[in-house]
Amino acid sequence: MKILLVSTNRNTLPMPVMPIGACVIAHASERSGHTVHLLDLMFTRDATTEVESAVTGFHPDVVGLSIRNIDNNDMRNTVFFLDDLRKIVDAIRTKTGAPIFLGGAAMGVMPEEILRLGNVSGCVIGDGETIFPLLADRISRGGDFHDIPGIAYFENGTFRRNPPAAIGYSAACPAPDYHRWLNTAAYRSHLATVPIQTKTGCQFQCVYCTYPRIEGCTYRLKEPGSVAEAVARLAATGLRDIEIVDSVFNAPLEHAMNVCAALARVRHRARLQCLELNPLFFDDALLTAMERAGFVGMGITLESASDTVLRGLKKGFTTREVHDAAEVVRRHGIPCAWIFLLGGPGETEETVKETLRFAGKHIGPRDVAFFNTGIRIYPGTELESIARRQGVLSRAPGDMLSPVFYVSPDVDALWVEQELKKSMNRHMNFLNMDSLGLSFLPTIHRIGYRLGLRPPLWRHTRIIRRCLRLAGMDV
Ligand code: B12
Repeated sequence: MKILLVSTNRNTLPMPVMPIGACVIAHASERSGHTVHLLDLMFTRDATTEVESAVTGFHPDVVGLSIRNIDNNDMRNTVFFLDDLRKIVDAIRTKTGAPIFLGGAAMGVMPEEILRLGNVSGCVIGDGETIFPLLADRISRGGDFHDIPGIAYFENGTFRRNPPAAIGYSAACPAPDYHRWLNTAAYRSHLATVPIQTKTGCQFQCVYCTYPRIEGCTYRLKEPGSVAEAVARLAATGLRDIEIVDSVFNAPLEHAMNVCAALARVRHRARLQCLELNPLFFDDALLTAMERAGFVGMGITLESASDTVLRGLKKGFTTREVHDAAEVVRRHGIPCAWIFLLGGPGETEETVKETLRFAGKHIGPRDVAFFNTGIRIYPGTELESIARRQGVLSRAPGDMLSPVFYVSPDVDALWVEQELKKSMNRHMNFLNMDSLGLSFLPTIHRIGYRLGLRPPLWRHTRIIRRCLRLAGMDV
């Protein structure tokens, strides 16, 4: 079979991300004996023309579209990405009648709504690397694919979804040959990091989150030795800025420790990062292990430093762990990005001040704080029920593809933004969503790269903001 895979993500903010999912599917499909062409639309000027010429030149038997983002999760400057999807499907349809399947993180979040957008055969929810080759085999033999686990489709206007099944799971860490599939030089020059996964699954129950839906709530671990080998292999090919993209890196803690120990044993020369650490399993032993493993940056997703809001979000930790984490960060050498989400259930003016006070007091000049205000509501999450109960959401569940956000009815979003702005004026290492959405951020990345800076760029937030302030362009 000739398989055309298209990675549809064209979002370069806050920086372009390499499409690990599409690359993993490409690799797995090729290993199953298919001929694969991967078209990455990230740096293309005219997506539909590129897609049309790929279809005309390659004559695919099957087309797979990888869909990552629905929107940018930004309440004030919302960008919806899926209008592009319609155009891409239409462009393919003008050139071929080959079946089109969708896959990617977005399909785990709202499969029915996204499937409705285009004239496609169906989608794969979850592990594409095992399901997609199976699907291609079935199609090549002229068979019916509707019984394959993890597939969703419309049948006479009714949405059908087969439960997933852990078929052919491999504990080997998937590190695709990115140079083979992507323009890695373009990604590197934008300070993109190279993604790698040490496991799938998330067992947390945060009220707003979709991770357990995308990856399942059971952990499936990659063998630590294979993670270390993959890191060493990537670094040896020049891809040294590697980011662990697990839902939460340090849960289960023992696995994270084993991965760090394996990394410390090999001479990999990579600069590692991960932005998803939970303060629950966060101690000196972990940070020492991460230092030995070669981490140069990390992020803690706190969301809030108020017990009321942490409870409202069901984060599973309290301000005690938050304060302990701050102590641990201070004792170690890895720069830390603290990530906050303001406006959650229970948020009031007082709780916002509590969080900002924590940030002002405990986040040192080496580290940064990212604040997002307003939480994207996804259908089927507990946040959706909370929002409906509180009367702040009236849209029908099937009408939530175009972004809708939650802000606690006990606080005014405008007031939060103003308080945040005041804090940002005092602390040059604080950033809000406006900073991540700056139209000239890609230019800053490219200049940084030429000056020899390497990810994560946020380590240089203070100096960058100072320069922008001098130029009258501070966020
Ligand atoms: C790590 C991460 C990041 C990192 C990425 C670092 C990096 N170097 O890659 C950072 C922090 C930079 C980031 C940024 C953003 N992220 Co993010 N991120 C994630 C996270 C946690 C993991 C993504 C990942 O790499 N997974 C591992 C790979 C292997 O999985 P995968 O790509 O999904 O592929 C698998 C399947 O989907 C499937 N598949 C994939 N493609 C295809 C194609 C076909 C044909 C088939 C059949 C199957 C298939 O098979 C693959 C292998 O199993 C997810 C949540 C999650 N748990 O998925 C959110 C997630 C992808 N992010 C999301 C968002 C919104 C963003 C931002 C827009 C946030 C922001 N405002 O800045 C930006 C966008 C960046 C960009 N330029 O596009 C959303 C996207 C969906 C949505 N809700 O809109 C997610 C799902 C989280 C959420 N809120 O629900 N992110």
